[in-house]
Amino acid sequence: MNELQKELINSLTKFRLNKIEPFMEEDDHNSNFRMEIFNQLGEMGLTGVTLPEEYGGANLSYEDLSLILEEIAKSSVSYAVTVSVSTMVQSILNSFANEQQKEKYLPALTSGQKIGAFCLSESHSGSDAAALKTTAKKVDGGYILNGTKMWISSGGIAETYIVMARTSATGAKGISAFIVEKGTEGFSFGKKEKKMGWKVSPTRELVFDNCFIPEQNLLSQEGEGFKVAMSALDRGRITIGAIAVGLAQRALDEAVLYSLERKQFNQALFDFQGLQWMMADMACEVEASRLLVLKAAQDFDAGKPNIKLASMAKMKATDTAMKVTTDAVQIHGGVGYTQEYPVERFMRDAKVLQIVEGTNQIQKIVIARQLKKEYQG
Ligand code: COS
Repeated sequence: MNELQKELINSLTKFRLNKIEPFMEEDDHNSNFRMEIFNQLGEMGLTGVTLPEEYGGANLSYEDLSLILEEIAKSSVSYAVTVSVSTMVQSILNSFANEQQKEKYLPALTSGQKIGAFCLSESHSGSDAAALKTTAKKVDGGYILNGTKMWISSGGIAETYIVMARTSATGAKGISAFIVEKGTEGFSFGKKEKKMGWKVSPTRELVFDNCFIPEQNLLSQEGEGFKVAMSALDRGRITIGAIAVGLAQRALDEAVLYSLERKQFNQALFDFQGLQWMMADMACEVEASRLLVLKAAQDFDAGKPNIKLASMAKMKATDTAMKVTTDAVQIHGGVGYTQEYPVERFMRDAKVLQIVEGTNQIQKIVIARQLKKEYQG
């Protein structure tokens, strides 16, 4: 880490230990998101770090963002994901919006006063994203949206939604992206999901019922929506990897500390070689995942976005988070399965990381397609 990164992470560590950690058990239990925590992260300049300064961002790199998300995720995957998705929405606006749209929407998002949400999935189109059915019919002065989006992170608490909808009948090329504001007539929220983990981050259904969107809210051009979504996910997958590294690191920390304290058969658990090997494997996997995430971020920062590496980082880091959190519960034994210790929450939070922003099976498809391109030219 460079000096700036060390400083940033030091102040963030203090913040998360004082302001996030104390609420996590209770808020996980009550599925309670605290907007004031997100606002405070915004005041620290952390809710839009990769954006240009002219729109309120910090002009930092994806490497910096990865370190920040890793640190937040050590206390809360939910807040880390909220920051990650909102930053992804901002990166979409920065890459594809016109000047007026940027000026209108970016400052409130970069400052953390508002949250952004990314709306691609529908009940019948998860992995097969190009099969989405929400329609955007061209009318005088704009578009009429009809349809339902599913599993939308920050649904309800977000103010700015990037919604992918169909402007013509043909597959991926018929999809366009729109900016939709909370409160627009015809846009409402459906059921809030009851989830295994990520409980502090609300996941919600969005309903568009003859919802008029002015043409100024079309992003880029008609038919560009799928590319907007896919290129955003290339970045999003790096940040999901970073969150997984933070979660796995925290689970490892808890496991090692517990094993040093807890005695059985007159010795610390740590002194059993079987457990030492388990923890050595956990540490090795966490470090390998971290390096892969950082390499994917560095390539992106160097202006050579590496789709293959982003998918590898997401897959490797999230599989590691699942394995390491599961092993952390195992090392804790019976108490690890109870809410007395946080590792059961970590294990629940890890699972969905293997599913969101493209399941790890989809990542293998993306990696394999890139391999084919490399070898076939
Ligand atoms: N960046 C820019 N453009 C991309 C792209 C990327 N990473 N990936 C694909 N595209 C473009 C392609 O180049 C193609 O355009 P052209 O026809 O002009 O070449 C178009 O998009 C369609 O691509 P493709 O044929 O590969 O689409 P598929 O329907 O086969 O879908 C996968 C590809 C499976 C990779 C895609 O549907 C996917 O990522 N699914 C998972 C969705 C997801 O992550 N959902 C989570 C939502 S957020 S929780």
